[in-house]
Amino acid sequence: MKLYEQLKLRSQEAGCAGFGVTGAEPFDAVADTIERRRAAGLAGKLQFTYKQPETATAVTHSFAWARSIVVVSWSYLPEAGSPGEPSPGVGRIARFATEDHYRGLREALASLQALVVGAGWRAEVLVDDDRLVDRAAAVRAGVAWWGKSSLVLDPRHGPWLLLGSLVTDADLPADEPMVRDCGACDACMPACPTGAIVAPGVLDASLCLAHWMQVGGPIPVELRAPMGDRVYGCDDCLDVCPPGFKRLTDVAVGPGRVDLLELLATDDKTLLEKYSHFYVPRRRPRFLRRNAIVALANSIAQARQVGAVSSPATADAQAVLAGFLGDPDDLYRSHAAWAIGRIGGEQAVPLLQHQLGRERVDSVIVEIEAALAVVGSE
Ligand code: B12
Repeated sequence: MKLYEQLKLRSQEAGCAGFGVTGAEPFDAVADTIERRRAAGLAGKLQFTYKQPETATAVTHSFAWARSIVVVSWSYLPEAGSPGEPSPGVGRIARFATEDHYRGLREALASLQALVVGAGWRAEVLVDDDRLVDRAAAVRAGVAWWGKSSLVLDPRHGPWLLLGSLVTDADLPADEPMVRDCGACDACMPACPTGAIVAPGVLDASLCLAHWMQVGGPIPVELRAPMGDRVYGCDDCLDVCPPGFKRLTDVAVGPGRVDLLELLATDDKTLLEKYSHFYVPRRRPRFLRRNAIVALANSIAQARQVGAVSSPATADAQAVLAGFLGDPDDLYRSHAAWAIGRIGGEQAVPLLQHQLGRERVDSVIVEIEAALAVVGSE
């Protein structure tokens, strides 16, 4: 059997959803797109492939010997389950991160790598790496098509796919790109809670909630309420994608639900271990807690709107937030002030006023005053 057929068979045995091969020539049009989007401010604070587009779009920059790129896709449903209905004190994690769903993909690629190396060729695995634009490679290798959400999809799994590649000096036959598109469907565009899909296939990362949960610094105030109960990632543009509906029917509720008070009480070391598969900026758990503070307030505020939250639950949340309002870290203080204002109720004004009397950081004073204004307008 030829190496191509052996690799395809091995990928199927390893549980990959899709397999394809493309040449190692650069993705020149993608390099231009990245530069243009960065210049237009659509990259937000992202680094990744935006850091060095010329490297991300030409594997020969990193591997001068590269001849072919073997691309595989990995479906993470139904295992990733569903976080279910919103509930006070409960946060949600997007399905791609309910556990390390990249593990199976990496194992499959390691197995393909062993096959290629065993046949006498060189091979490097690239998954979510700054040295390859995974989606462009998947499209050119015929594994998936470009969706209007900017995700790539296949007919069986919709957008619920992770991607990985093997770069090799073996000269493998290339597959044809998948000739499909979303047709008239643009369900993902209005489904985005912040309008981040600004044109078909164009994501403004500076509006994408998944982006803000993965970068450092404060979350823009106007995006905190739309963040809802999310702690990490956002699935709204995937949830409404019709080719993915079949995969969503078998999921169990449970994975992806997080007890927010428990998360906020967890020490740094345990948090980093438990969520080691998250991209946490500079491995600093304060950014994960920042997300949880916002999600906690939203989970209570949303439930209160439909009369589904008890006073003790609100009091417990406000007590935990009061602790963060007095924390030495001003990132916590500013987000806790916002969160206390968002939850409101009797305890909010005294808590905020107490901190206002002793606060010295201008940006936090602004947040406390804004929170007091929100509570005052209730
Ligand atoms: C940076 C990044 C992000 C950023 C920015 C995303 C973005 N759209 O650029 C943030 C943090 C927001 C993010 C979010 C998510 N990400 Co991400 N992310 C990446 C990363 C590291 C680089 C992506 C990149 O290069 N973007 C640069 C821009 C310019 O590229 P682009 O958006 O793909 O633009 C192309 C399209 O516009 C297309 N195009 C051009 N013309 C046209 C015309 C039409 C009509 C269409 C439809 C398309 C089209 O060409 C452009 C150039 O290639 C990759 C891993 C990697 N190394 O590739 C993972 C990756 C893209 N992410 C992934 C996932 C799973 C997600 C999330 C679903 C996670 C979640 N649930 O929260 C969300 C989805 C959000 C979304 N709608 O894209 C998967 C996507 C798998 C898939 N099925 O597509 C990847 C491939 C990781 C992996 N190895 O599996 N991500």
